Amino acid sequence: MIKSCATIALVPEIKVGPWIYWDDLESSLAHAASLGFDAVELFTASGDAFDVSKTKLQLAKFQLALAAVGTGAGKVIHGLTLTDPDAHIRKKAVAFIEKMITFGAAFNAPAIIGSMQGNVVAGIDREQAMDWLAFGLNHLGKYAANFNVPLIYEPLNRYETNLLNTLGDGVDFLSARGISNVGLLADLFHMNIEEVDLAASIRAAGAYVIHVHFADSNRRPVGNGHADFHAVAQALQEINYEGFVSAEAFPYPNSKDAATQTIQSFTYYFKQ
Ligand code: LER
Ligand code: MN
Repeated sequence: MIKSCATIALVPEIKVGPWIYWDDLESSLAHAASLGFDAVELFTASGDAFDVSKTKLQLAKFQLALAAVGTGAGKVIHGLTLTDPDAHIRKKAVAFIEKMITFGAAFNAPAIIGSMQGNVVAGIDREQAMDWLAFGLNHLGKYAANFNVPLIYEPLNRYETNLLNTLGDGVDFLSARGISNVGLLADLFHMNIEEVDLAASIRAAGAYVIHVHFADSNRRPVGNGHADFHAVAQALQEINYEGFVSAEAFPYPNSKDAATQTIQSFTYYFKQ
């Protein structure tokens, strides 16, 4: 069964990003629960920004699961990426993500590597950057396996990374490099920019797809743009996707209406 999820960003530095909620945890959980969401996805400043036991109690109070934890703060706040030319910074990026994996694993939730993958920067060979990415994903995939959670790698659109932009690129890279315990995030906003056919890409990636970011073509909540979600929903069903469809969308026109629009679209596409 495909499950609904809403994003909550708890990092002031990324307040303007594509998150349904960005206020405080308790009121966001209360609102998501009132609409019947199954889970939330959290963006925190670090792996130790929130107390595990307290957060467990809060999630239990609202009967919400934690679907995944985002690591973007590592780049936005600390400038850390897995492909930085400086070995010291790459090491700090790995350590930051390890802490986030540990935090998420306490809830059975995998960590997502999105913007922390970085870019091939000027003066660095592409092969070199891809080797650094492979090293990071391989190490962190094994680290996550110790906690019985996978690691999620997210191909991003060309304006955010020049490493890997499509699900197909992700599948080829993970398989060619023999990287295990790492799956892919199908972010429908990035895919709408990069893929030839969203549904066909999802079908081709198959079991590699372990998380979905649910947003329309303009990154507003689904229903506010022009992407074809009938085809996407059918493709996810065909690959027997059983994970979360997580709204990583702008709080348009505001958080509450964005959450309501999302759950209505989720129900329409995945519950009928
Ligand atoms: C992260 O999930 C993502 O999609 C990036 O575009 C963050 O801005
Ligand atoms: Mn995303």
